[in-house]
Amino acid sequence: MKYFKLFLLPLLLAACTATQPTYRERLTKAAETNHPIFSHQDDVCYGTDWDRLQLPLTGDESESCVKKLTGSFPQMMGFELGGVEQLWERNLDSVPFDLIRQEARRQVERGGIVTISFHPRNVLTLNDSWDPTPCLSLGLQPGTPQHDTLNVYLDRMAAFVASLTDSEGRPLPLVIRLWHECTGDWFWWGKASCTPDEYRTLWRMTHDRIEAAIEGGERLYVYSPDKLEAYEATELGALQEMIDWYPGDDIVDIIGTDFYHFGAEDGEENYLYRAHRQLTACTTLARERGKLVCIAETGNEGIPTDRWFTRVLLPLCHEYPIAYVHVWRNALTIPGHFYLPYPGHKNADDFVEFTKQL
Ligand code: BMA
Repeated sequence: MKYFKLFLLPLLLAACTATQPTYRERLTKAAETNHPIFSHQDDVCYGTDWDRLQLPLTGDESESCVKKLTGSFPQMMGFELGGVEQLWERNLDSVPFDLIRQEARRQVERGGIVTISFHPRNVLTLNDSWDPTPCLSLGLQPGTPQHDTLNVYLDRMAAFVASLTDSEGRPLPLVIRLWHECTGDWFWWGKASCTPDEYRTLWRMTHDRIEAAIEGGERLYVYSPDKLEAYEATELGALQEMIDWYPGDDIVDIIGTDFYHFGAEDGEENYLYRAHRQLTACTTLARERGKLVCIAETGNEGIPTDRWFTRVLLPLCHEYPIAYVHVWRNALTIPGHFYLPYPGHKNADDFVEFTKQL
């Protein structure tokens, strides 16, 4: 009996302390085995013809755009925090922050991965993120009202991130994508509105603010520029632009990029050109710095392109060491603004096939 107990004890202890693999381990495995994890924005919040946006929250099982097509929840899903800096009850796309808290927890409980993004308002004009009026030089200068505003915005965001916990109050693991598409000219943190130095300072400030607000837990940070065309359109130039804005090895875990397919078959050549240029730059930089690679945001709005998922997106996912591929939201209130098919859509079967082959 004594020997039996001695033998069993370590086993019992191991079983009790057995933990899920970390996000880093899972994403690394996905990249190494060339089976990227699929991710969808706002997957369990609403779709083109359904929504869960009413308060109060119900205890009902979540619905999901992906589950409606494939029968299972996506392994990864994204939530947006824009509006939390205004202390709004709902984000800029009308998703209640309480719903985000609930659904992020459920996703982790079912073994899934959660990613978050943040589109706060311009700290000078107070218009939305898409107002590129330069505001960072003031925002980063202590003593200015814009600096106070920026600090308040970051504190409120960090406090919300800290409130994403499991049922025992432990911080949820998160993939945090900060200040994306900096090489585009449409956001106030983009290349038309600030310098790479200012951008990097903002990134570090935000990263540090979140880390200061949370003890323990796993957080991976994603850097994801958009088009790379500041230098002559060569592979080397693209890589240089990605390096110019790079926030730093110590605060970035995943190097990704955003690129969209505009139009149907006519836009295919342009999409693939950009995809290859940007993913080549990501892969080169990530290899040098020991980072993971992802497709941080993509999609073909309305999916007019025949068999877009298996024919256009899938080969890209397999040609590069992609850890995850994130497809944008299926808006409820903007007709035609959707990136996953709904049941009955001409590309619905193609998406199901894509998830099998991914
Ligand atoms: C954009 C669009 C907008 C949305 C924003 C933030 O790409 O989907 O409608 O408000 O993302 O989620």
